[in-house]
Amino acid sequence: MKTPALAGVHPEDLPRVEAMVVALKRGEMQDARIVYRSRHRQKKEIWIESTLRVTKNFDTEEIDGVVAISRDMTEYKNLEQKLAALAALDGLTGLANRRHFDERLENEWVRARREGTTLSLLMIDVDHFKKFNDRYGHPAGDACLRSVASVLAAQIRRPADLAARYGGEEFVLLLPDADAAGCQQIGKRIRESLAAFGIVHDLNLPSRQVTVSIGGAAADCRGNQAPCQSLIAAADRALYSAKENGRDRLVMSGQIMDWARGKTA
Ligand code: GH3
Ligand code: MG
Ligand code: MG
Repeated sequence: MKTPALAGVHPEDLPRVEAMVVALKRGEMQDARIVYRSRHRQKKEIWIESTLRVTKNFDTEEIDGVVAISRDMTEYKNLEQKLAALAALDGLTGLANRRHFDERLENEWVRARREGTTLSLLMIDVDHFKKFNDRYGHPAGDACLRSVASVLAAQIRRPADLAARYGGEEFVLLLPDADAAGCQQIGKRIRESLAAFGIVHDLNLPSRQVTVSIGGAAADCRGNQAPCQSLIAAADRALYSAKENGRDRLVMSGQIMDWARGKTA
């Protein structure tokens, strides 16, 4: 029994593969290369790379078929996916990196505007961290940042939430669909859980433990025309205020904000 050549091709990739075969048969090109998923008896699904080439009737020179040389690309594809995942991570803490956060913020902002939902952000900065490095050394500083990162990661409850290292000793938590109250609650939990962790920092008074200052902002994205940077700016202003008012505290940038509608608070 003859099996159709494209029988195992993944339904999502099939139109692409078929279109290419048609283009070859029409003589639009002599050869082509395509990567697609295919069913496999043992491995369920594999990635295949095929090099396709037209065959021609010896006498008439007319195209009479298409031949393919294929190879299994699954290992390469898996590696590619792993590398893409690694490229989104911060090397020290294992949280998302700044680039990945910027992309997600932009996407979530667009989505929240489209769906008319809220988007919240917490900016978290370790207090007197320069003094921590001075006192305990840079490697201990690195370990401290990893511990802070683990405290943040533990607060991630929903699949869409994102904890990222914003830079240096500064972190961010992106909380889609969270309003000001939800955002504030998570900020509070971060401070409590870091306090319970109890990392000694003799030069950070009065607690003598590692503490963070947190700025939070929540945006109601219904009809919101402001750019997503306005959410960062609001959280950043709140963080600055937390630092100014004595550190080791959470300041929320107001409740659902007027600035989100393009007015400044
Ligand atoms: P503040 O309470 O005002 O935030 O003071 P601070 O000392 O935390 O802030 P400052 O910006 O003066 O210093 C941040 C320090 O964080 C300086 C820098 O050496 C340190 N730092 C940044 N990235 C890393 C890192 O990857 N590892 C370590 N160990 N230290 C880092
Ligand atoms: Mg700091
Ligand atoms: Mg800082």
